[in-house]
Amino acid sequence: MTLLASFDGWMTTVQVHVEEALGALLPAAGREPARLHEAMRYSVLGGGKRVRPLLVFAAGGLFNADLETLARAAAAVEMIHAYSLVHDDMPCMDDDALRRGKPTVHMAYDEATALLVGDALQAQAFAVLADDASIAPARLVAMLRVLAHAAGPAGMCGGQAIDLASVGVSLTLKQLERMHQLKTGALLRASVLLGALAGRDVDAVELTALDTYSNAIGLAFQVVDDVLDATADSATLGKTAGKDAAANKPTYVSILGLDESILLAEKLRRAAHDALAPFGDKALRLRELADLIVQRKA
Ligand code: GRG
Repeated sequence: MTLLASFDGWMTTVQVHVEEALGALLPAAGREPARLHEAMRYSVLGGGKRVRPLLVFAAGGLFNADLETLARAAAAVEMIHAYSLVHDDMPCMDDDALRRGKPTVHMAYDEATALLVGDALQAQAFAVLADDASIAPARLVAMLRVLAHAAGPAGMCGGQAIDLASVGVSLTLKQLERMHQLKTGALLRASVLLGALAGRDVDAVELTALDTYSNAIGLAFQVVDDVLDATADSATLGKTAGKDAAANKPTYVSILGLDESILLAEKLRRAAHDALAPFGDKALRLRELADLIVQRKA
């Protein structure tokens, strides 16, 4: 996976590698309790852009990490992400019937199974990472901490709690930023840090650069999500088009307007690039991923 490959070629290689790793690291489909294991595989395999694994591999390349170590770290982050989507889709949260073009887990199976799938994926993510005997113990603990903090109350779950409480509430831009930093940004940051730590220890200057980069792409990811949500028609986005606005939840577009939101996304893309200056040309993949996050159409 050299920097000489095209970005598309590199992405496909990573996506294939991660799909194989996920297939091997999830419980086998036929193993008992088969319904739970099948539903776990259903929720994770064969879909999604795999943005978080791509970030793991891009940062890992920068820190000369071993590919098998990266595949495990990427699979762990993706399992946490998949669990969050399964729970987010449930009737007690967003109540969505479709995800990645197919029925959500509680529709394809049932609500109790969806709850268990999320719980089991979260535990499996930490098991997959903890089982990596190739990483020095102190660094492995650092990686487990990064993932735990990103997924927990000071990260994704905390952000989701703020989101649930924000219906009908007018948030300031700062409050909206904070919510998204936790809800989506924390796991994107964890992906970058896990990739780096999979290679070696990260010094203070590098950590600041990676944090600034992660913060910018985390916010850009959400700004673009809101722009796509506001501009796509229902046929393009499925039932979720305009969902946050319809649910009376604040979005970047509702606070800043469409044009300002598009400008903000571009500003964040440039901030992400600037943050990578200390790494020079070696950070090409991270720069390209920032571009992808801002320029994506879905
Ligand atoms: C239920 C604890 C808990 C948390 C849920 C991440 C999240 C918090 C909810 C997802 C809802 C949502 C649509 C958030 C907006 C941004 C986001 C995370 C979109 C989905 O991520 P993508 O675009 O999805 O990376 P794919 O399918 O490509 O993996």
